[in-house]
Amino acid sequence: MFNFQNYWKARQKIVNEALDEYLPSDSSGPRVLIDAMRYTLFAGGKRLRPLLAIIGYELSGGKNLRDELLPIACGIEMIHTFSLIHDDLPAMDNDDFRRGKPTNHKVFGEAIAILAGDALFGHAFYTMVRSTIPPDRMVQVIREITDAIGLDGMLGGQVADVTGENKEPSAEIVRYIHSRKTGKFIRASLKAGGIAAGAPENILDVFHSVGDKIGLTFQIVDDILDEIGDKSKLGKSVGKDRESGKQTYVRVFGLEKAKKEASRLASEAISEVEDTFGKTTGAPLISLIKFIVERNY
Ligand code: GRG
Repeated sequence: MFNFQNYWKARQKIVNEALDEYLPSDSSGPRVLIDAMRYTLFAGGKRLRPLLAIIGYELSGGKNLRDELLPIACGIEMIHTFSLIHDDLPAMDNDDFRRGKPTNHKVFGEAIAILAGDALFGHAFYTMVRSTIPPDRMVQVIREITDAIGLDGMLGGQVADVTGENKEPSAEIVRYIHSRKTGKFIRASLKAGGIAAGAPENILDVFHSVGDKIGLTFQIVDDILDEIGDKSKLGKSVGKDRESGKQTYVRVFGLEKAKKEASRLASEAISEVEDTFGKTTGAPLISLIKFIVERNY
């Protein structure tokens, strides 16, 4: 029987070792910047997006995880970590805790935190192009990822998130924020794995649809956890969304409806995975979707 905890733990270890290897060495730049990059990167993230890339790759028949996929999966985690560091800054969400530790700017100061985020962002692409996949696939991976984090992706979503504070709750705005700020990058992580392995269009279409649903579920659950989660498990402050008048699913639809919507989306995503890959082959992705909707951290 498939054991998701073991499956995930093994892959988290592989990703953490690869991240350590791909990060700049002590002599390749200012010590304080490398320390700040490493500080948040190794503060204890779940490695959810690298895992999605790995699952996308393995479900598409990819066979050379180390050389083809790990540089991409690690680049994705670097981009994610960069976005967390910048999101926590006083000019953004002004958070004191992340991944169970004081935020980057609390330890290194704002200037170094901004630069550490920038450095991780740049280093992500330097790392991704170390993948040995054919150049046309690499271009497609980069296109998918840059679209997901660009103007109509994470950046656009973050702008809507910041400018939507203390405004009338709006279903349209919250759906835009969630799909762009978080959803598209989660979808791109799964698709990047498929593209790297040379998955056919019909499989990439399934990843697109499933990735959309996983991305939205993830952010709805994030909203729910901000309301009713436990700070010690989450590793970050709770109640911040309400405090800042954020546009969240809970604020717009209420707690119960938000929970129902997350379950509905997750069930739909699981059905799509089962229909495409079957229950046994699809088990890693099905288990990950279940984790995303049931998680408490
Ligand atoms: C893309 C150029 C560019 C800028 C980014 C700062 C910013 C602009 C966007 C912020 C995006 C952001 C931080 C969204 C929140 C996503 C979210 C809920 C993250 C938490 O993810 P987990 O739970 O965290 O996977 P861990 O710590 O486990 O990795």
